[in-house]
Amino acid sequence: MQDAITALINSSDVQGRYLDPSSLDKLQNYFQSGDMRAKTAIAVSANAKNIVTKTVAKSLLYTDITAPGGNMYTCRRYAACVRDLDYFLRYATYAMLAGDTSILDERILNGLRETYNSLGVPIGATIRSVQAMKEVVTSLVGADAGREMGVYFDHIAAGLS
Ligand SMILES: CCC1=C(C)/C(=C/C2=NC(=C\c3[nH]c(/C=C4\NC(=O)[C@H](C)[C@H]4CC)c(C)c3CCC(=O)O)/C(CCC(=O)O)=C2C)NC1=O
Repeated sequence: MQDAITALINSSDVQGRYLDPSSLDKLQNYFQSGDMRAKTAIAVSANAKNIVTKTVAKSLLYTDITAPGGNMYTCRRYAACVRDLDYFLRYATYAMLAGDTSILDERILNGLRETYNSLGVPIGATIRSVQAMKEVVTSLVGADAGREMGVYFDHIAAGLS
């Protein structure tokens, strides 16, 4: 896993250089947004259960997916989907704190598409639920913090599609 700081330092180090102005600019933005990142993580963790419940209600509940024959039908599969949404939320929050997407590639996206395809988990509906989660989180944390979390939800959605 990388974060905004190690990513910038590593790329300067391989060139044997001090951080150039554009890297320093990125680093400064990252430090300036530190307080916002910490507050967002606090709000998300305190409301994680609620965010997941609202996401399911907004995007999946009472659709063909929760009806007999749907991929969330039966408690076991419903619970697996809720758990996956909680993974997406938790790891998007880690990535937002780090200011870097690498943890999502390593822990969430690596092999997920193949797993979903082999189990018949519908990818399109999963992507729609990630988009719904983005909206639920934005309504909780506000537009600026929501946009920052959105970067990481979009990364999950793009990695699945
Ligand atoms: C921390 C990283 C991590 C991730 C991301 C993860 C995902 C993950 N989701 C799975 C299953 C599943 N995932 C879903 C999810 C859904 N079905 C739908 O229709 C919805 C659209 C969607 C929820 C948004 C379902 C229903 C299953 C069970 C499928 C089955 O066994 O038939 C499985 C197969 C094993 C299992 O059932 O636990 C994995 C590995 N596991 C991990 O360790």
